[in-house]
Amino acid sequence: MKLTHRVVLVDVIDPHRHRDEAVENLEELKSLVATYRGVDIVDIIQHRTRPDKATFIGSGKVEELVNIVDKKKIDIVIINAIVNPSVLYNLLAKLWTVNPKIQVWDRVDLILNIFDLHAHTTEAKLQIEIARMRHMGPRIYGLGGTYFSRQAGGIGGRGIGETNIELMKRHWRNEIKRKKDELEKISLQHKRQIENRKERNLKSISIVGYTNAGKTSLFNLLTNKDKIVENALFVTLDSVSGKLWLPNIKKEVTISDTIGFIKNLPASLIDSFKSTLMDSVYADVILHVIDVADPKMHEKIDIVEQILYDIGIQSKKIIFVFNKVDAHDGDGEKILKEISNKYSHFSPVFISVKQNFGIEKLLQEIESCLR
Ligand SMILES: Nc1nc2c(ncn2[C@@H]2O[C@H](COP(=O)(O)OP(=O)(O)OP(=O)(O)O)[C@@H](O)[C@H]2O)c(=O)[nH]1
Ligand SMILES: [Mg+2]
Repeated sequence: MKLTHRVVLVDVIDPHRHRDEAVENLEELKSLVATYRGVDIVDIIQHRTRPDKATFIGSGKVEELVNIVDKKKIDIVIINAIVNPSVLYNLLAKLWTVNPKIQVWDRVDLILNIFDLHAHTTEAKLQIEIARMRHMGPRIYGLGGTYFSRQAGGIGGRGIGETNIELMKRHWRNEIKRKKDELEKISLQHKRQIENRKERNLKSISIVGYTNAGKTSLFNLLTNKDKIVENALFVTLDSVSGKLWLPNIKKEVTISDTIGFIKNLPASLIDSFKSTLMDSVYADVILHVIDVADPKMHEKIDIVEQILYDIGIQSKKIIFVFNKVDAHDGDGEKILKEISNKYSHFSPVFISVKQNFGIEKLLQEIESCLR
């Protein structure tokens, strides 16, 4: 078991944004951080201001941060944004005076570190490695050896001098190329499988949705599998397929579960996960699983829709699967009716995986899409 990291979260909120949004952003950041096991959130700095060019939080807050890191024995600072290498360096330069081992992560670092914990297949692992190398590259070239020699612990580098930057750059490019070639091979196999299925006229269903919506729970129920389900973000990172028998049309189809989406998921990360998302791209029917008990449901639907659009989903048929109806409180009937009207173009189906409710209806909807 890893030792506990003492963490301070740093967030900057545009003064034009609503206060609620600041709270929500922070909640999501906290649940992300909580997913990374062995972390103790010791303090939070949230500042309503425009991001500062040099330090992101502004010089006054930097002093505060240095103090907190010193007094509270912090070892990781997590910034809820994607920041420039120079910002990272400026913050590190200040923080090194009080803790020479301090790490500063931005949002991409955080997500990549969580991904690391949850990746099981070679495909997912390679995708993360490539994403990490792409993310670290500019920091190394931009800042020279100082930054690299101090932060590189996690990626296996030793200190290097400025003069070696060019060499390093070339080595780095070659490494990325090598990993990409490796991934390309796996991607091709994956693609061939999909093409094979198409040739055999085997239809495919893909489960997508916001992270923690209950995608894997539904997948397990439909396929009798036992993939990891957890009340946490990004539990599933790999694409897994299973078989599903549709009794009315007497057909077997494949069904796949995959990585969930989240707000402000950096585009580069989505790009890195292209191979994993391939099943969704070529699926005949998409099941967009939605946590109906989530107050942010509508916003999350929009985020997922946008990402589906960005990755070029080719399926013509999307079914909105509103899950967790058991956890919905208030006047259920009325609200479900409203939701049903609002999303009537997406064949809304209401289910509870937990209570095994609505599944037959869902199967019928899938069957009617495949007819
Ligand atoms: N109340 C209730 N909880 C559910 C239901 N379905 C799933 N959950 C819970 O929701 C949480 C997330 O479930 P998962 O199936 O892991 O969700 P996921 O969408 O695969 O999540 P990621 O892989 O992390 O993106 C777990 O705590 C489940 O027990 C349901 O019908 N009702
Ligand atoms: Mg999952």
